[in-house]
Amino acid sequence: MDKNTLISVAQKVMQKGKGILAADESLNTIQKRFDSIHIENTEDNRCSYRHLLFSTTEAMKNSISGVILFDETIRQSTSDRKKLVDIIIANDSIPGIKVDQGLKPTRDNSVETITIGLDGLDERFKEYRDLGAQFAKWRAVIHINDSSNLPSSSAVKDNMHALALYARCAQGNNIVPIVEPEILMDGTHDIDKCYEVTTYVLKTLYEELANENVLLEGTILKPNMVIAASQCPKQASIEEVAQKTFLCLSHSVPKDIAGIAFLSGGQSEIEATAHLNAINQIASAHAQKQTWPISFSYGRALQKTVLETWQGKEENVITAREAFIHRAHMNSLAAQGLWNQELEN
Ligand code: 5MM
Repeated sequence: MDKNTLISVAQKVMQKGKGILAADESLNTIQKRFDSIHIENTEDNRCSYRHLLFSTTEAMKNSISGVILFDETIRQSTSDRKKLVDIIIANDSIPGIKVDQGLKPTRDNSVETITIGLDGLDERFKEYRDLGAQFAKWRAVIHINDSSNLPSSSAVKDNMHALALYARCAQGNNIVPIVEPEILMDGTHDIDKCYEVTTYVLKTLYEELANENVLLEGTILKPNMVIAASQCPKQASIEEVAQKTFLCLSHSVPKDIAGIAFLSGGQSEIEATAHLNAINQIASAHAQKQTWPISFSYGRALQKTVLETWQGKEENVITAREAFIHRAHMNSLAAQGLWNQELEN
C-alpha cells in the first residue's frame, strides 16, 4: 500500500468547491432513467449520454473532481475512438469505478440485502487500475422499518464488514475506497429514527474499518443525510436536516478521513443542494470541531434536469450541457456554503 498516493488522491477528490459525479448506474438503474425520457437502453445511447456529461468542460473543470463509472463505461470509447476515461482526465477530473456487484436478499423473501462482489475483487482492482481508476465505490443498503424491526443488527454488521473488506482490498491496490452505507429514504420513519439508525450504522462501519486496519486518511465516506423518509407525514426543515446531519456525523465519523461526499438518495435537485449548503454553513460555524471537507457525490441530483433536457436528441445537447453546468455550479457553491435560492433563477 502506498499511503502517500492514497492520501493525495483522496484529498484531490475532496478538493474545495468540487464534488463527485456518480455516473455508475448499473444496467437496471440506467434503464429506469432512460425509461423516464423514453429512450432505448442501448450501449450507444449510454455512451452518448455519458459522453455528453464528461465532455462538458465548464462543469467538469470547475465543479467535478471525480467521476464514478460503471464497468462498461470505464472500457468505452466514442465513435471517433476517444476513451471516455481520457475525456474525464483531460477535463481535470479523476476516474473512479463502482466495484460492488449489486444487492442480494439476506434470506429468501427478505427486504434486507447484502452487497455482493468480494469474489475476485483483488484481480478486478488490478484491471481497473490499469484502465485508469484511482478511486472506487461500494454501496451497502440499509432499510428502516419500525414494524418489522429493521434494520436487523446482522444486516448492519454483515454489510459494514463487507465494506471494510472491500476498503482494505482497494487500498492494497493503491485505490482510494469510497465507502457508501446508504440508509434509504423509503418508508414513513421520521428524522429522529434516521438519526438513530445512521449513528448506529456509521459507528459499526468505523469499528469494522478499524478491525481491517484501513487507512482512514485514504478513504472517503459517502453517507445519506439525516432526513425524514419520503412518506413521513412530518418533513423536517432544511435547517433541521442540516443540524441533525452535522451532529450525527460529528459524533460518529473519525476526524481522520479525507472527507464526506453525500449521496442525494432521491431528494430533488434543489433540496440536495440546499441541504448541502446548510450543512457546510453549520460546519464553518463549528470550524474548530470539524476537520473533514463536506461535498457531494450525486447521481440523480446532478443528472435529472440534464436527462430531461437531453431526451436522447442531438439537437438538445447544448441545452443539456447548460443544465449540467448550472447544477454542477450550484452544488460547487453549496459545497462551500455559498449557495442561495436566488441563484437558481
Ligand atoms: C448513480 O447510482 C449509483 C448506482 O446505483 P445502482 O448500482 O443501483 O445502479 C448509486 O450507487 C449512486 O452512486 C448513489 O446511490 C448516489 O446516487 P444518488 O442518485 O442517490 O445521489
